[in-house]
Amino acid sequence: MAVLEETIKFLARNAGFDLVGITAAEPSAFAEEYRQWLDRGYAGEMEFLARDLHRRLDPRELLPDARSIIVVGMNYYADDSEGPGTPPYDPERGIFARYARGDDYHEVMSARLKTLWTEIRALTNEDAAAKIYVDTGPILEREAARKAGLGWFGKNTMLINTRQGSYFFLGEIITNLALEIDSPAIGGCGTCTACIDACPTGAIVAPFEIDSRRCISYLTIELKGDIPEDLQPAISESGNRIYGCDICQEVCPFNIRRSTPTADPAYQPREITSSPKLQELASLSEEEFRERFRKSPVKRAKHRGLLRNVSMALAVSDDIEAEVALERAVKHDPKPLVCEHTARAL
Ligand code: B12
Ligand code: SF4
Ligand code: SF4
Repeated sequence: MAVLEETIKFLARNAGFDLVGITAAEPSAFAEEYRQWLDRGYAGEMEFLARDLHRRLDPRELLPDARSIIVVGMNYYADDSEGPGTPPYDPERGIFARYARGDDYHEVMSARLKTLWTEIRALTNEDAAAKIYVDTGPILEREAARKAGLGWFGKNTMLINTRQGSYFFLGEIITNLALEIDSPAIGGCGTCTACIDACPTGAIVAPFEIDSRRCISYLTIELKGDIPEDLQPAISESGNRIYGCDICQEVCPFNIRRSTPTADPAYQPREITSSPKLQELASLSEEEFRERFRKSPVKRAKHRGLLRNVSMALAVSDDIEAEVALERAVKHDPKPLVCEHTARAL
């Protein structure tokens, strides 16, 4: 490997990234599959996924003269072997997806990638240019990461690294530097179907294909309106997944065997995201929500989105104080979204 590429990888690891690889900036090999996925309606209300399609399907549209993509992966798994996500579930508590228990990865990784790029640029010429993305632009991140050797596509659609599992975020530096590229990662699920069998809402409609409209992650984070009534019991029964979902990762043998906890302070769970009491969440005022979820990915759902999810969970729990908490939820946010769920629950 050439000296520059070796130095880039050294600097990336120094910046706290666990995985790093380089691929060519070239058109997607899965453009047809991506279009079909949109046509089937699997993106739900996420209209941004259909916007700027020519750019999403070709990274050279994102930066003039783009030649290479430096892809990084960052482990966010924090040890919770006795805690959230592990049955038997406590009906009085809710589960936040692991990615949302600490600081917002968009902010953490973007800042580190900017520093990394400054260091790389100092090693190269003045014409070196770059665009940085961490789930922040029209780019097929998993495809870039697969080609750069970070992992392979699992049937649950996660990018899986044979030695590390799938609890890692992705980020990219698209650059006009012509760098030596890495080989794609080799690996696969074999005959395993554990994620498809375990998904409580049947969102993995076929291997490598997710219908977001059934995915708890979409329903509790991205969906702005009411969560379809027929899917609510499955969400609550699988441990009150009130923000995102990890079930198809929790059952994956690569995570069970290989996930190792990160020591990065940014991804250590906050108290409010570590299996909190539903009542505690229900009684958060908008100001308290802002304070407790400052610099957290949870702010994406907004106060009303989180309350919607909590009132849905309370609706089917046996919690005797549920009624009181629901009343509090309505008092704090009397917007129709929460009221409808709450009314149904009561
Ligand atoms: C939209 C989106 C979602 C949607 C849709 C998810 C989905 N599976 O498509 C929802 C809201 C449901 C979601 C949920 C989650 N997400 Co999300 N999401 C995205 C986003 C913004 C776009 C993904 C996308 O374009 N989907 C459309 C599908 C068609 O594309 P794709 O998943 O990239 O699939 C590629 C391949 O599968 C291939 N392909 C297509 N057909 C076929 C067929 C075969 C046979 C093969 C082999 C390949 C193949 O082509 C596709 C395009 O290259 C990306 C960031 C980004 N810009 O890429 C994050 C991203 C994928 N999400 C991420 C995470 C962490 C999650 C959650 C774990 C969060 C949570 N705990 O709740 C869940 C996981 C759910 C799951 N099993 O996927 C990470 C994944 C990291 C990783 N290791 O894979 C990403 C990369 C964000 C990041 N920067 O870290 N997400
Ligand atoms: S994140 Fe949850 S709901 Fe979505 S596909 Fe995975 S198991 Fe199913
Ligand atoms: S649970 Fe099995 S089928 Fe699903 S992604 Fe993991 S290895 Fe593949």
